[in-house]
Parts: sequence; structure tokens; C-alpha cells
Amino acid sequence: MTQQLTIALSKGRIFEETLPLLANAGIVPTEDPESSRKLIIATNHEHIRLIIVRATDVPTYVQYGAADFGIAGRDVLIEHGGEGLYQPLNLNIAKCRMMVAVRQGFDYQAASRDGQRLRVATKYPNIAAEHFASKGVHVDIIKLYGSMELAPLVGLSDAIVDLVSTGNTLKANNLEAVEHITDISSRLVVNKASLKTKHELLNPIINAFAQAIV
Ligand code: PRT
Ligand code: MG
Repeated sequence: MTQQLTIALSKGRIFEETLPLLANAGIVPTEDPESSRKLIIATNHEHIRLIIVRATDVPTYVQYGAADFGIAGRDVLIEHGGEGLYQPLNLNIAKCRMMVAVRQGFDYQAASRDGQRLRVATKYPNIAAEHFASKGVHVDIIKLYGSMELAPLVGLSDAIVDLVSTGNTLKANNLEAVEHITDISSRLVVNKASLKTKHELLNPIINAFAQAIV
């Protein structure tokens, strides 16, 4: 029986930036997930299909083998923990920076020096906790699922930990970045069992991706 290969991707920037990598491996989706409501998208290869999942769910689908491989941001992978995942390639796509940001004019240096507890809203509690622990700053972390930029504006938190790319979202909300935590880009994540059982299908794709990294 011919093996099937399932690739987990999220819509939006990761999908867009993955298309050239797929193309270099000779894989072309038959539909655009932005306009189609289908969650399973066929490709020009009879045995290769894409599944469209939330960015934060990509590691979970791959970990459990529901997808053989996928593409996920390093932000998502750090929060997930990376269990059951082989991460052979930094694809250098969907690049951004994980930053601490506060309301313009808020004296972050003083607030984090004085030993007071800082309230931090974020979608990334593990990354935030580790960052502030390493600096010896006491924080209460408030977990949010989106629109972190709002939290300091309405008094939910003193600071946020979020991704910044152009900086336009911070600027539009009168926030400023005060600390760089880490650089983020997307990684190829492969199910560890698939790597063994489907290496003949997988290896050429991984090699084609590696070749197409800019
Ligand atoms: O949007 P949704 O809630 O469905 O899920 P998601 O936000 O997890 O997915 P998506 O597709 O927006 O992001 C997927 C991955 O892209 C993330 O996991 C990151 O690794 C990467 N990435 C790169 C970014 C950004 N750049 C980025 N700028 N993810 C999010 N942003 C957001 C940021 O959170 C902030 O709200 O864009 C806003 C800031 O952008 P600028 O350009 O205004 O600075
Ligand atoms: Mg988003």
C-alpha cells in the first residue's frame, strides 16, 4: 500500500511563506485555504495532503501523528515543549521578535528594579515566566489568548510579552518595546515515528525545504 503524507499548516503568514518551500519539493496545493473552507486540502500529489489547523495546534497534530510533519513558530514550540517532535530545520520564515512592551511613559526599569510585582499579560506564560525568573523580577502572569496589546491600556497588566514584527501594532496602541527576549522564526517539525516509517517519502521533502531556505 502506498503511504500517505499529511502536512499540518496554519493559515496566514506561515501558509504564505511555506508555499515556495512546498513548490521546491514539487508540492502544489489544489486550493487556497484563505478562500476555501476546507480543512483538508489536496495537493498535486495523490498521496500528500495538507491539513489547516490553528498555529498553536500544529505541534499537537504532529506529536500524535495525525500529521507527519508541520511548520510552527519557535514561540509555539517553546510553549508546547516539543515532546515527540523532531525539529530538523529552521526555515527562517515568519520572523519576528519576542518582546516585553509597556504603555509609553511607564517606567519599566524602575518598576522591575524596585522589587515590586509586575503584572504581565501574555499568550506565552512559559516564555514570560522563564524570562523574568532569569532576571530575578517577580511577576504575576495573566494568560490571554489574543490582543495582548489591550491589557496595559485598560489596567489589566503593567506589561505584555508578545511578538513584534513591524512594531506598528505597538505604536498604534501607544505602547513601546522595552526588552528583547528572543528572535523567533518557524521550524519544520516532524513526527518521530513518521521519520522512521516514512523516511523514503519524507527525506526528499526535508532536503528540498533545506535547499529553499533563504
Ligand atoms: O491569528 P491566530 O489567533 O489565528 O493565531 P496566531 O496568531 O497564533 O497565528 P498567526 O498566523 O498570526 O501567527 C503564526 C506564527 O507567525 C506565530 O506563531 C509566529 O511564530 C509568527 N509571527 C511572525 C507572528 C508575527 N510575526 C506577528 N507579528 N505572529 C504574530 N504576530 C502578531 C503579534 O502577536 C502582534 O499582535 O502581529 C502583531 C504585531 O505585528 P506588528 O507588525 O504590528 O509588529
Ligand atoms: Mg495572529
